[in-house]
Amino acid sequence: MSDERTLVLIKPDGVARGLTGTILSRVEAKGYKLVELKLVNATRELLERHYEEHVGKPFYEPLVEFMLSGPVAAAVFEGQRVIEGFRSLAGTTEPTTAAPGTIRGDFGRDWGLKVQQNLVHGSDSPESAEREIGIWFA
Ligand code: D4T
Repeated sequence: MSDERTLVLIKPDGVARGLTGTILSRVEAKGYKLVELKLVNATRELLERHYEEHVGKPFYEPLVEFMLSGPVAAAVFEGQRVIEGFRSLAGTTEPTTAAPGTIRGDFGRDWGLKVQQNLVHGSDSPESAEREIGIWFA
């Protein structure tokens, strides 16, 4: 039994739209184990650490402002290949073209803003997962 873990964030748009339960339920229904869960009002310092790879990109400041705009549901899920599995459930970054059946494909759209509001975040590698879990669940 693998203990691979991933950080899942339900971003402020997902929480504000009342999709927290629906999204968590999809991940649980896939079979992954929920091992941590909390609602967080992120700080700029926390987000600067989380999104350090994006510092300087045109969408960086709008992204931070968006992530500060309301509570985020932070969760850790566990299971064999959960990192890849969650990213498959989430769909591609751009909600307009994310495949139907994925979280972003089913619930997301482009709102014409400076940053994509795409409902969820999932870690993209075991190293990122450990780093990000350390930031959100210190
Ligand atoms: P996250 O990191 O939130 O799970 O999403 P992705 O892995 O799909 O996307 P990312 O890290 O490349 O980008 C982080 C965050 O910025 C928004 N974004 C990204 C955007 O508005 N415009 C862009 O061109 C990119 C690349 C969406 C997610």
